[in-house]
Amino acid sequence: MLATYADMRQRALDELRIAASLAREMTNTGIERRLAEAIERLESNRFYLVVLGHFKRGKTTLINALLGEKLLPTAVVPLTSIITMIRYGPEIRANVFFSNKKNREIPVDELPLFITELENPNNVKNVEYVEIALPSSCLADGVVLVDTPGVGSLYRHNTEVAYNFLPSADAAIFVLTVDPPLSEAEGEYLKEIREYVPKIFFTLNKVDYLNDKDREKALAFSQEAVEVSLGKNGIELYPLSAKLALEAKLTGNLEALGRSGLPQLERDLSEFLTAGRGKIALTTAVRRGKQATSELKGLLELERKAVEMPVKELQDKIAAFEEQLTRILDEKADALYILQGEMGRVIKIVEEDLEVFKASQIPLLREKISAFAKDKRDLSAKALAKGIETFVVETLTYTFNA
Ligand SMILES: Nc1nc2c(ncn2[C@@H]2O[C@H](COP(=O)(O)OP(=O)(O)OP(=O)(O)O)[C@@H](O)[C@H]2O)c(=O)[nH]1
Ligand SMILES: [Mg+2]
Repeated sequence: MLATYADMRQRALDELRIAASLAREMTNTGIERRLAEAIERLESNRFYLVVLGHFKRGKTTLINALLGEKLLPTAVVPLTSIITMIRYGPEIRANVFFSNKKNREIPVDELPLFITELENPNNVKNVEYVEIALPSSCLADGVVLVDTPGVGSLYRHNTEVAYNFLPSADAAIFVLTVDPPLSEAEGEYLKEIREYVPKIFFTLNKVDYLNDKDREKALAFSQEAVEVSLGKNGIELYPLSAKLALEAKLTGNLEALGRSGLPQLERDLSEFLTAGRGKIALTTAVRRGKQATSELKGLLELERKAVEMPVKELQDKIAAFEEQLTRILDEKADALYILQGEMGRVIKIVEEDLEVFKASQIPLLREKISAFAKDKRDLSAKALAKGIETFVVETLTYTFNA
């Protein structure tokens, strides 16, 4: 007789608990914590759907579009810097969890103070993650939507935060864009993600930049590029305009929503979350359990060998190990020194480029604003100020993207 999902889940939980008690006996708190987390995830039925990709591809905009509201801050510069989890709750609430294990509830409009590179540079506020509760139907049944910092920008700590979260992901939406098309670095990131995440949805965002013909070309190109990295195994790429989808949901424009490509992605996500998710939750729990037990086995093996080894041999090994460690630390210090010099150089180039950009754009922008104000002189002062603000943001975004 086929075992039911509930039976298999119970068996996985039993095995994970045995492994956790072994880790406790061996006083290995790291492995014990990972196993406890795997048990908790399987028991609580939570499912982490994580949005991943390089910086500025539109990950946060996509999350806002899925939720149908401008919940999280987005920008034309690398922005999200902290893991932000959005789960179901009867009323909207935001909680900041700090590295010292303390947490604090904050008003939702203060989110940018904690989760953006702009207002929490280099994570000076020591935030570990932020959790938002929201009464949204797309978070039903324990689904947790997770926004991650973009990788590959100058802010290396953002890349690190995103990579560190990979082992916790149950499924991912990987966001690519038509501008620029898939880079080699994105291909490498994808391979890494594949190691950890059993199910990935691929989206090609910002298709609103292209006409139908170019859109087909961009899709075919990106599809092939993804297949070069991951091999041909039924990869489907969803063309998307997250920006259009969000605007369409906010204004209730169904025709524009259809054109944005989001409904197709939502349909498939929802089907997967009802049908495929149980299998993935089990596979992930089993994978975590196997990884932990194989590490425990390795450690036990090491302990056994150490017990069997004559004292002299052991002392020699320790001395050789310490020597090797000193060498590695020296090499690390050298590498850091070189890297810092290299980063300083790159930052200088970017700053110079930005100065040139500013110098060339400010006079143009002034002219454009004058022309815009002239054109809209019939508006009230307040409406004109608001119009100019939107106009400046859009013009700068467009120029900066170009
Ligand atoms: N034209 C167009 N612009 C988009 C689309 N989606 C996002 N954008 C814009 O792209 C910029 C970056 O969007 P974000 O959602 O902040 O991107 P992100 O990937 O979360 O960026 P990081 O958090 O820095 O990694 C913003 O200016 C968005 O308005 C889209 O579908 N079309
Ligand atoms: Mg973001």
